[in-house]
Amino acid sequence: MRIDVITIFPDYLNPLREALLGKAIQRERIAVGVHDLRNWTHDVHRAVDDSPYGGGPGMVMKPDVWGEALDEICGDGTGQVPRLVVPTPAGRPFTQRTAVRWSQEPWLVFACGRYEGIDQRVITDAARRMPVEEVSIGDYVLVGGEVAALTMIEAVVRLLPGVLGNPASAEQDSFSDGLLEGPCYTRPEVWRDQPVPEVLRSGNHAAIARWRRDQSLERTWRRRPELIEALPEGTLDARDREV
Ligand code: 6GU
Repeated sequence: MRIDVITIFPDYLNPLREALLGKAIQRERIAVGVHDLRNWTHDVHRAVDDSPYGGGPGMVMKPDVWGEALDEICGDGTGQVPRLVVPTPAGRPFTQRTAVRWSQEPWLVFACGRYEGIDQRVITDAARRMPVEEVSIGDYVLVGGEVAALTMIEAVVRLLPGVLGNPASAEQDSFSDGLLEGPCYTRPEVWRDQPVPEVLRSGNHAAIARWRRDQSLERTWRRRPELIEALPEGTLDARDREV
């Protein structure tokens, strides 16, 4: 998978080179390009923003600079086009389903806006030649799209084959079955007066699976009841309903 990020703060994306993502780059599971939007300015001030039509606070990112940047980065000469992601608190929610869907794509480009946002015509124009999604990572407001892009890239890349040490860990994630994951334990058997739940040491694999499912259901019910309501019909069996 190829991933490009366009931003006025390229250093914000440095964490991409660390840990799991850095390993994925080293192992060539992903290729990452981070591009400074100011490279596409033509004026001495390298301006990327201007005041909003209609008035109001803040600044809007200029369409001409973004237009040239996207023309150059989203055309690779082969006719292939990327999926363009525009992080914005006004976008559709980014979820684990989005991450799974994007993990099948060969090429993602993230256009990170700052200030009040990017002139909407940039998005409309890009959508003439490529799929474009405006997405939000949650109901709160960040200063810019960079941290949101990092979040989404991490969620996508860990799903790629050969990136996680153990592929089963992706399948057992919170959300992969619509429920939150329950608690987990490791040695020692007793720590600060707290024993590990007996069933986990029983060796009874059916009992362990049932206990984990119960823990998942109970935790989801307490913390995220709306997830239980959203489960597809027939997901809960008779035994689940007793929890
Ligand atoms: Cl994707 N961008 C910004 N700037 N703020 C956000 C967001 C994105 N998602 C939630 N808040």
